[in-house]
Amino acid sequence: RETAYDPAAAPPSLHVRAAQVLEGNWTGASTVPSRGLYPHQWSWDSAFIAIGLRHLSPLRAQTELETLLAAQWADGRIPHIVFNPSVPLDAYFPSPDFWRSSTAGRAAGAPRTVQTSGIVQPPVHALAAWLVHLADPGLSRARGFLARAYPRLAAWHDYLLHRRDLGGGGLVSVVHPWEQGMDNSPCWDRPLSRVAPAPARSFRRADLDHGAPEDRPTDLDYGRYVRLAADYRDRGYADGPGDFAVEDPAFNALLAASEHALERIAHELGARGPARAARAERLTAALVERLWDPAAGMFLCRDVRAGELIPERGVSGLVPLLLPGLPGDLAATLVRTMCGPHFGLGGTTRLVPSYDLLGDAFDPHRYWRGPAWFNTNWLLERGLRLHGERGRADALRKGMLHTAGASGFAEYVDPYTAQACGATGFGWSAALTLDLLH
Ligand code: 9YW
Repeated sequence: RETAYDPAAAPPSLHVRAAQVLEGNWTGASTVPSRGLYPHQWSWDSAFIAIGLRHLSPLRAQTELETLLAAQWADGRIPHIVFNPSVPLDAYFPSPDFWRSSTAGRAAGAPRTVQTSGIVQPPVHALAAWLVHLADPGLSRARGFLARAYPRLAAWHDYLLHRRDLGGGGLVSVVHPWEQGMDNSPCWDRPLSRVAPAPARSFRRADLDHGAPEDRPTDLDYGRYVRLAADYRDRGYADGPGDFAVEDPAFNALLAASEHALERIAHELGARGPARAARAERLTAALVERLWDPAAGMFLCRDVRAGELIPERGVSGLVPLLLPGLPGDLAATLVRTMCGPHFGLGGTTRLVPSYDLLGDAFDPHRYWRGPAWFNTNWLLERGLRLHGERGRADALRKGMLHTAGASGFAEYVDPYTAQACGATGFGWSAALTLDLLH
């Protein structure tokens, strides 16, 4: 029998497959990072997801950010998780009964109606809001999207700059590894070693129901995460000196990039306010002054309690490449470091690993201790393009698209073999693929 052309029989394109992931992870008001492992709304995931979602539905992308912003605390913080009340408590740890935001966070102005965590994540939101606006400025203006988002984003940045400059040098400190978003990066090993772990029997790790233990943080890591979060909660989420305070290059670079975006948003709205561009430049200068390490050829994290740089090369130290105001010689050095033996881009690896290939703690499968992630690679692709490295940016884009499709939009991949690790059908892996396709 003759076979007629049947479009349904053709394998779905990468675009269609990425869209299916976002469709499947959409809850009606926001997108979960992963149906099994992370069934709530995460802060920086939502920002990256909105950046991809804008190509499918600018309205859904706006809604994604609006749902997150609606959970903002009165002190300006945007919580790292907004809990979905219809998900069972034991589906994710730490659950709302651990954070107790509406009671423990009352003094800090936690919302009464939604349950959230009390820590934060990297400030990608203003950048995302601006990119979402650009996808459909007519819809954005008609809905007053930026006009409603702007005061919330400004309050968020003010919270970080005013309440979180724990080192006093003009940079934001994170007070928990979950805040920086790269939970078990070897960069945290030294500052975390001072934290007494909560006993393993005092909590149950729901993540191990979904992920292989050798791809996840250890029980000892979790004991320390729990201790830090419980102490912060028990202080009413008040900011001040605690056991863990680290100035991280990616977190601060994303704040600077988002200040640039906020400047554009203010201009679009004809709003008057602080000179955002000047704030972005001050942050860039503080990054260079406090975190640049000429010997490593990249930025390092600063342990604020110990008053010293942490001698570990994590991918976060390459992310400031995203900044337009970075001095040219530093940008060139970052590119060399990214393509050299420690990160291997274009040589031994097609995607940039999360941690130093030559580092003692390197592990190609364990979460943020080596595997390559799509969000950090997306940021570096933009950085390469911004600084005129078109050939390298094109190659990285190609590597990401190939790997995303071949891995089923994995959460992270082995940097050498591109083998999928963690969850598949992961939100930002699909969303940033869509963005690269446009
Ligand atoms: C956790 C949701 C989050 C990401 C983080 C990643 C992981 C563990 O998952 O955090 O339980 O919050 O490290 O960057 O936002 O995808």
